[in-house]
Order: sequence, then C-alpha cells, then structure tokens
Amino acid sequence: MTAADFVVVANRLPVDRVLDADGQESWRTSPGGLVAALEPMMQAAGGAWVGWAGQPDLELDPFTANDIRLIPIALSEQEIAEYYEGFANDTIWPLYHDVIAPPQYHREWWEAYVTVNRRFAEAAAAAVAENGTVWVHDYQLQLVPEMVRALRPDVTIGYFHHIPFPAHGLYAQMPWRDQVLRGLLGADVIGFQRAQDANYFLAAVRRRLKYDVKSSVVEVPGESSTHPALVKAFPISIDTAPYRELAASPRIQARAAEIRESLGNPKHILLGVDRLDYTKGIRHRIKAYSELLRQGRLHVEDVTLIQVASPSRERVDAYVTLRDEIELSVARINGDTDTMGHSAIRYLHQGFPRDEMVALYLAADVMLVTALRDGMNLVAKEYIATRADNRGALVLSEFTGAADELRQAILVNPHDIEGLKDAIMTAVEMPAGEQGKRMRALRKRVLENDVNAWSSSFLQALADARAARA
Ligand code: GDG
Repeated sequence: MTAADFVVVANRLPVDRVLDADGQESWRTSPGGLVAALEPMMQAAGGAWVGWAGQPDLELDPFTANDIRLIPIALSEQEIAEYYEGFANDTIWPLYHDVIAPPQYHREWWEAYVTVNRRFAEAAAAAVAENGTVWVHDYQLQLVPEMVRALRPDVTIGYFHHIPFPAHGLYAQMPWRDQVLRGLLGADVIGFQRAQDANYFLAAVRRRLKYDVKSSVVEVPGESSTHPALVKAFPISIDTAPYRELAASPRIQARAAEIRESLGNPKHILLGVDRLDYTKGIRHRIKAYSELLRQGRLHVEDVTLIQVASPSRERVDAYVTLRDEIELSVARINGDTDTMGHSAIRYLHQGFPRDEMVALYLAADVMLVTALRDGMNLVAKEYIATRADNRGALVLSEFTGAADELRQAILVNPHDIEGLKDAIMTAVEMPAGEQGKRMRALRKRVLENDVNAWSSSFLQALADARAARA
C-alpha cells in the first residue's frame, strides 16, 4: 500500500454502507460539507481518510471510493457505547457546550477514549508518507495529534475543533483536563470556530500547563526540543454551489410552493432545522412562539412553525428526555391552538434529503436559529445561500459561531424569552426593503467565505507550519 501525502482523520468515514436486497454491499458518499471541501484536494494529492464506518464490529480492509483511499477503523459495541456515546457525546459534548446538560464523568469511558484515539492515531501514522500532513477533526479525537506526533515526528499535524471550547471555569471540571490539552498541543496548527474559543483554549494552556504563549503561538515542550503550535480561529462554512443551484431549480421552487399550499398558504412560515439536540434551543424557540400565539401577537390562521428535528444520538439518555419534553410541548401547543385547517407547529422528527431541505428554506419567510451554544451553525448559512431573491429574515442566537460573521441577522439571546419573542415579531413584520438590505449583506458574506475559503486558509497555515519546520 503506497503512503499518502495527506491524511484526514475524522470519527466517521465520508461514506455510508448500504446493502441492497440481495445483501450486496456498496458505499454511498455522505453529503457533508467537509468531504465536498476536501475532495478535490484529496483526489489531487492521493489523499487517505481514516474513520469509522458507522457500524459495530466491522473489520474492513482499506478501499477506494471517489478516488479517495478510505481506511476504516473498527469499533466494538462496547467501544461505541463508551468512547462515542459516552465520552464524546455525554462528557465532552455537554461540557464544551457550557454544561447545558450535566456532563457524565466515567473513568471507563475515558479509558475507552484513550484506546480508540490510539487506534485512529496508529492507522494515520501508518498511512502517511514521509514528511506528509495529517489533519485531525473534532472532539472525538483530541488525543490523536499528540499520539501521531510521538509515532511520526516528521509529519505536520493540523487539528480542527468543530464545537465550542469552554471557559476555564467550566473546562477545569474535567478530570482529564491536562491530558486533553497535551493531546491537542501535539498539532502544529489548532483551529477553532471563533476567536473566543481560541482564547479560552490559550487561557487553559497558560493556566494549567504553564507553557509559554506568545500572541497565538504556544511553545510546546517535547522530549528533546519544543515545537510551536499556532492556535487560531478558522470559521467553517458551507459549499454554497449545491444550495444555490437547487434554489434556482424550477422543480425545487415548485416544491416550495407546494409546501406552502399544503399548510394552507399561511401569511408567514417560520422554520427551524436542527438535529434534535439540547444545544439547539428548540424548547426556548417553541416557548417563545407559543406565548406569542397565546397572547394574540400571532394568530394560528396566519402563521405556521415548521420544526424539523432530525433524529440524533438516540441511545444517550439526555436526548431521550429532550425528545419527550419537546414532543409534549408541541402536542400541548397544537392541542390548545390548532383549528381544523391550521396547525401552529408542523413537527417532523425525520431526516430529509437535501432537495427537500432546500425547498423548506425557500418556503420559509423566517428562519429561527436559537442555539444556546453552537460551534458555528451551518443551517443559518444554508438558509442565506438559498435566498437569491434577497427575501426572508434570519433570527440568530448570539451564542453561535455564525453570529460573529452574520451581523445583519436579527441577533438574539435565546435565554431571554421576551427578547426572543420580540425578535420573532421583528422578523415577521420586517418590511421587504429592510429584508433585502440585510439579506444582500448576509449573502455577500456567506458566498465570499465558503467552505473552500475555509479549507484553503487552514491548509495554508499547515503549509506555513511545514515550511517553518524545514
Ligand atoms: C457541528 C457543530 C458546526 C440537519 N438535519 C438534516 C440535515 N441536516 C444538516 C444541516 C447542516 C448539518 O446537518 C448540521 O450542521 P450544523 O452546523 O447546523 O450543526 P451540527 O450538526 O451540530 O454540527 C456545529 C458543524 O459541526 C460544522 O463544523 O457548525 O456548530 O455542532 O448541514 O443542513 N441535512 C439533511 N436532512 C436533514 O434532515 N439532508
């Protein structure tokens, strides 16, 4: 097997395994922005991607799909429960999202996390060519940079963190706080979504490890010498082309009209699209909306909220509870306010193909993004990318990474229910001229700073790090 100059390491491979009726296996590319952004470069560089195939106990040999070499990592049922559902999604995820839900600290989960991180690191170290580059992604794999560096000191290592990094007062809770910092500091470039995340990380490094930090570079002590680690914000974005193309297609526009029609052509359609996750502020959104209906500031004949809550992490307790709470409140509000012809909330606990998502974006007059904490929030950017007619209003939580860039949105603190209600009313009542002015500015920002701009800037930082090493 020839070694790859460029290796991506992420929890999931960018493909899903599908079995046809005869049990024949094939692989379908998953439509994530990350693959889209890296595909051309991976194909040109003969890149490899190390990741889990998404099913337990699947021992697979490396294979090639779309000219990218895929290196599957096997995880047992128990490892999925302890490393992935446990440490990643029930310890790190709530802790890094400001403890919106209580993080669970279990020593066995941590041990599984170390074991699985080592498996990913060993696979990456075996796959990468002499003086090559490894780019590690996200909170499931925070120990991989240090592990790869120990195995392969010749390699340049990048790490990108897709979720927030918390302030020290919260981070300090974690029993393995120093090990995780050291794990990340194995990288030459450590990217975060927001300047605030980078600053919190640097503050933790100063306080906990007492390493020397000069502006945004940490001098990381090693066995024989130190290496610099650049810590910086690289705000992620979307591949805008498919969103713009679908939004321009007569077929999708007809579907958007059909969606409006099927809801009884209300004056205003509000839309929320989220994984069903407690970080997304779905309950706060529904509470604000239901009070507006109850107080008569909105009327059920005039307005419908479409809430897509795509199923997520259904084996983690906090998600089971959240689903019950949301579904109870949706049923209550609809029960209290619906008429025969009109429904207050059209709630969909389903995943949809991208075509349908774009039709929903086109059908929506107001997009509600009310996350309590969110690394970036790509949904906000997708909505903007589809609004070629410059109509529509975006209500956007201050606690998303996107709020740093999308300043012309209606920015809101979702904890402030009165403020959220006013923001929804501002969006619903915003005159077309004002919508147009804001949407033009938002579109300029999103179209000029797409996912290619993001990956290019990160890869440039890695190239600079490699040049500095040489
Ligand atoms: C993490 C960070 C950061 C959702 N439901 C369906 C569907 N989606 C798509 C959306 C969007 C993506 O999933 C969700 O991305 P977000 O950014 O909104 O949120 P997370 O999943 O939490 O992502 C986040 C991101 O990583 C990237 O760094 O922005 O802060 O938490 O693209 O459209 N897509 C389809 N059907 C669905 O039902 N097709």
